[in-house]
Amino acid sequence: MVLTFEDKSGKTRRMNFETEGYTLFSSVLDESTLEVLRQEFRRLNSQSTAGIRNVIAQSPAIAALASLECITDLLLGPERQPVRSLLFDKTPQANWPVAWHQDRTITTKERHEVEGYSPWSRKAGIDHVEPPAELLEQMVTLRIHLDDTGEDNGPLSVIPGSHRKGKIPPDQIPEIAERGTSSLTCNAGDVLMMRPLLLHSSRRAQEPSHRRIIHLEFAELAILDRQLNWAES
Ligand SMILES: O=C(O)CCC(=O)C(=O)O
Repeated sequence: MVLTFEDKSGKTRRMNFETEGYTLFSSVLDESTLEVLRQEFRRLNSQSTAGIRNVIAQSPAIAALASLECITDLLLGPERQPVRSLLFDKTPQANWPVAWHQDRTITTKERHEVEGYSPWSRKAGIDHVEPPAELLEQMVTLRIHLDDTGEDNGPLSVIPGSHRKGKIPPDQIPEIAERGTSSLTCNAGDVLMMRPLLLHSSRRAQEPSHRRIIHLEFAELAILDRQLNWAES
């Protein structure tokens, strides 16, 4: 799927989402929507922790965001249902780096042993499991930026194309990273669309204040094994 859009400098860009595994959309949200979301972020993350899980259930504003036309218009196919939601922030109290990894887990309402779904874990009272790579390959993540995220504010780095290699054993990551990484600086209001299997990492912010991201994962509900149910749909 080739996408054509205008980048920050007004140039028309064509990016192959399927080849690269990510696309950055500029200025998707306007300032008044951003302000509502920042206020909601402050309410949900009053302790300024690194992240909060399961936010759609806690916030009608974030549930509404997931179905705003300017957001659903970005999604390419039938993967229009939000199935997982998180908030991430980097602050002076929680200024974290994260090493190269793929997002390999989904969340379910309950745990059942199903072939191809393993290992299971439980975080914040929610069951998490690694589904088959073929399921992850059909999912889409949107990262909605509430703050400008320049090189000094711990932006996300990605390894373009790495989502096409299935689940990558950790010992192969350094060699893959040598082939080239991209640092994705963004402005508030920009939305990064990426495949969960795209290798990504980020550094600590140099002068942390806020780097607020609303992270929403979308899927076609029927791709999940019939014995399981998505936790957040
Ligand atoms: O926001 C970041 O820097 C990375 C968050 C993360 O680990 C993830 O999306 O899996």
